[in-house]
Amino acid sequence: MYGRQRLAGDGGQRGRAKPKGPACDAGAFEYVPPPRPPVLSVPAAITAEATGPAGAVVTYAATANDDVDGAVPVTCSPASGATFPFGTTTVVCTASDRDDNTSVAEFTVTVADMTPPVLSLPANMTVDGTGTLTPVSYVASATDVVDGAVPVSCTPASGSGFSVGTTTGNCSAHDNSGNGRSGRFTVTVLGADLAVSQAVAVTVTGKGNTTTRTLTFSITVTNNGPLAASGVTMHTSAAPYQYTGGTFPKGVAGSCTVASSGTAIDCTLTNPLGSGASVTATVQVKTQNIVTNVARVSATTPDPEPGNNTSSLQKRLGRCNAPGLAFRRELRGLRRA
Ligand SMILES: [Ca+2]
Ligand SMILES: [Ca+2]
Ligand SMILES: [Ca+2]
Repeated sequence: MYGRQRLAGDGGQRGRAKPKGPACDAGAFEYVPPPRPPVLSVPAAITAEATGPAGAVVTYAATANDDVDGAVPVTCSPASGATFPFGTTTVVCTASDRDDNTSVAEFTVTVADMTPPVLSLPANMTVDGTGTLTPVSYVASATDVVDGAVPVSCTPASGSGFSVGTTTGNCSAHDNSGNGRSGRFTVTVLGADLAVSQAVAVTVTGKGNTTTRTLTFSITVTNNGPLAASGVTMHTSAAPYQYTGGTFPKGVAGSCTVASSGTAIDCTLTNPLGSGASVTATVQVKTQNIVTNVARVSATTPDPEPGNNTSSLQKRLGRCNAPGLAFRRELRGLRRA
C-alpha cells in the first residue's frame, strides 16, 4: 500500500513503525511513499571471444543503488567470472533493499569464435633440382584455440614436383566457425644452366690435289647456373661429313666417341661441371665444302634455360689451296647460328 493510507486507532502513529524514507506526518493520515526498489545498473550486451572449446570466462560489473539503503548487493546468474558457453546467454540480476523491494535486470553475453587458426608454415626453402620437376615435401599445420588442429590446404601440395626457380606455396586453414587464415612460403629449386658456343679453325696441309683441310671446332660448354651440372654430355653432328676424332683437354675427365656413321660425336664429362665452370672439347672434320657443325649439350641436372643448349656454326671452304685466301674466306664464312 502506498499513497495516502488511513491508519488505525486514534489517528496517531502508534503501533506503526516510522516509515523509512521520505514520509511525512499527515495527521490522521500517514503518507507512505511508494516502494522504491534499488536502481540496478547492468552492462549492455557483451560479446566475448571464445578462449577454448568450453566458451569463455566473462567478467562484468553490476551495481545497485537504493534510495534509502544506498549501495546494495546485486546477485546475477550466471555470475561474473563464470564460463559462458558458445552462443547467447541471458544474465539475470536482482537487487533488493531492506524492505524487500526488488529490481530485476537482464543483459546478454554472447560467446563466439571470431579468431582464425594459427598457421605453421615451413620457412622459405632452397633445394637442389633433381630433374625437370623436383619433388619437394614440407609440413604445414594449423591450430585453432577452439577447434584444436584443423586441416591446412596448400598449393602446390607437399610432395609435388617443383620446377627450377622460385615457386610460392599458398596455404589456408579455416576453423569450424568459418574464420580463415592464409599464408605463403617459397620453394626455390636450384638448377644448372648449360650454355654452348663454338669456334672453328682451319688447318691446310699438302698442295694441289693432295691438299687436305681439317676443321677443328672448339666447343665450349659453360655452366651459368647456381648448381653443378651432373651427367654433362655433348652431341655434335656435322652430317654428312665425317669426324676424325674429338677430345677434351688434358686433365679433364671425360671422353668423346665418334658414332659408327662418322657424322656424329658424343662427348661425356665424368665429373660434374661446377657453377661458373666451363670446358672446351675439340672435334675435327675433314671436308672441302660447306659444313655446319651443330653441338647440343645436356645434363641430368635440370636446366631451366634450354635455349642456349644448342649452337650451330657453319663453315664454308673455298677450293683455293692458298692458306691466306682460305683464311680470308674462313673469316667471311664464320658465323654463328
Ligand atoms: Ca528502497
Ligand atoms: Ca577460431
Ligand atoms: Ca641452358
